[in-house]
Amino acid sequence: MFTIYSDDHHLHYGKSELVDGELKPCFECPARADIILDAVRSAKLGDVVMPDDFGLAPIQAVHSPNFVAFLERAWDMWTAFGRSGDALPLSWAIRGLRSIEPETIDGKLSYFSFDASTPITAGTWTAARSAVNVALSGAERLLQGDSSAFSLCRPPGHHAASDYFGGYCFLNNAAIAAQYLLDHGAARVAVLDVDYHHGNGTQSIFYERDDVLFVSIHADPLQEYPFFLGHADERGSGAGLGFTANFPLRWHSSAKAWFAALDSGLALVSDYVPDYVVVSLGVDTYKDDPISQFRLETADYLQVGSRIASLGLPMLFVLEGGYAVAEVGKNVRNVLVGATSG
Ligand code: Q9C
Ligand code: ZN
Repeated sequence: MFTIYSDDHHLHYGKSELVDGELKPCFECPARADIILDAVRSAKLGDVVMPDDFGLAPIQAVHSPNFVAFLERAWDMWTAFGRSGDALPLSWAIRGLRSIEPETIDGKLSYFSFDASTPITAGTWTAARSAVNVALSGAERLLQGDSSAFSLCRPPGHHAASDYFGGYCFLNNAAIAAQYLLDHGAARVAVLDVDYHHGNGTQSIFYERDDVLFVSIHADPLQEYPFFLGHADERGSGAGLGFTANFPLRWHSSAKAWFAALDSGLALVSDYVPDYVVVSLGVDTYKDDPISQFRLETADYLQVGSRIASLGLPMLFVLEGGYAVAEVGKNVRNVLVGATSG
């Protein structure tokens, strides 16, 4: 299995996020990807290659023009006001307020985001575009006939919707890869999201469509971020009805309960008979993850990989979350080892 990776992720390095009522160092940090790269290299899974540049068109196939224009200009607009720290939003258009795009940067940051955990920095746009290229290069390998690929993306993507960022995500790498596969011959793509958090961005991008099956296993939104999407009764709408499936699990759920949900999700993927599977691979389901409440252990990730690979379908792994920095390398490596040694 090839790994696609670019050092450009270092250009996105938020200083702090608002969490637990305090500004704390960002959990989503460059060391994550560096450590995963080391673990993948030492496991000798296959070559590590640089991404190609796919330009803006595949991004525009998923994200709205005004959102893309905002991300591109946000840092310059921020610094034009004399700010030197990270750009963070402060207020949102909750019930009864109007969604009209403001002209100034503070208003735009609020208009295009849904939380204060996702700082924009000087290199964020370049890094986010690079992560998309990493995902697309993995998708391109599948189109060329590889049975699997690992896109070592950073920043992650699954919380980003067509026109908002948040949850450490700016551009939805997995959704853009899925759309690219459809635009290059696939009839059906399944996105299996095993990150601890619900993939609200991916779900909403494909909610009304039947050419992408979205299946997610995650912490119950009644208890956990992103709070406002990911309930079991969300099943898609219109032509998409029946093509979204959510498996919310309560905090502190056992590994056994998590694997039971995985098996149910895999059965849905299998019945859909997709041409490709895109796995939104978060390992923040780990027992010692600093922001999460599930209980998977390092050895369990071998099973995560082998069960997903038992689908026997061409498969793109796209990195999402996982914040226990010391263990994130081993955990991701185990998924990929489990997926390739079956
Ligand atoms: N108390 C991903 O895993 N803040 N994003 C949570 C925890 C946002 C996670 C606060 C978490 C976003 C890609
Ligand atoms: Zn997550």
